[in-house]
Amino acid sequence: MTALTYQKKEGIDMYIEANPYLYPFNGELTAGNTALVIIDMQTDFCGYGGYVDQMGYDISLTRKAIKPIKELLELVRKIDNFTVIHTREGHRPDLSDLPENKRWRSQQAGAEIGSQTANGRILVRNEPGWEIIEELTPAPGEVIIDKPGKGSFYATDLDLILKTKGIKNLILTGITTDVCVHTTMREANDRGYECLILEDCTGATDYDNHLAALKMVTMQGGVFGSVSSSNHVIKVLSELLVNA
Ligand code: C5J
Repeated sequence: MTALTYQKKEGIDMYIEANPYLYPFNGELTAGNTALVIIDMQTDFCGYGGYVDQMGYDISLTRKAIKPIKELLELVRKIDNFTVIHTREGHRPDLSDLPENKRWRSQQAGAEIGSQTANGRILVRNEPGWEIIEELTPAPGEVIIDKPGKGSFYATDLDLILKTKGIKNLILTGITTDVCVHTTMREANDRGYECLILEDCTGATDYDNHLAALKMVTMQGGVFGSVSSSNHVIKVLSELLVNA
């Protein structure tokens, strides 16, 4: 594969078409200061027999994010020095990091975390259902964050890794829009990261919740960041790819 470099053209700011404002707010978009964050693309959230499927939700709503994420991922993998972060929600096998209320609620929903299924124990680390789906398997060198909660910052070293790498811009993808993606976006926003959420690269267990979660971002001038889609991101990143 040809190594490609993402370059900021001299004197020209870089923006991605987005709603309610062109992203990032300051036009400072470079490979070195931007990360693609892929949240919880695990069998438990979008695979047959996984946690979301066990609860009776329509997994086509979460699976629809797979193809556009894969296309974006394939592009950024060609860009030198572009950071990719994958996250996985899950718990220790002894469930010592599983709050009792989270366990109880999952039981009420018909898919108790830690219980045995054909995909192994629901949302337990290293079980088949907890793994990231094959289509989006992390490549060597990509960061993987294991998180016990919905947000990717809580009880993880994500903030430390981003700060160490000098990342300022986060392009958020994954599932589910209204839960783990939104929680992560809110956590990131409060920490000063400039966030972009991609409508086609996200999905929820309920389509109206997906739309509502995206709409919430657009309030107050972009209260948590801005909303876009992968075609706009691909357009900008492709224009800026030059052979090294
Ligand atoms: C949920 C997630 N929905 N990844 N997790 O429990 O959004």
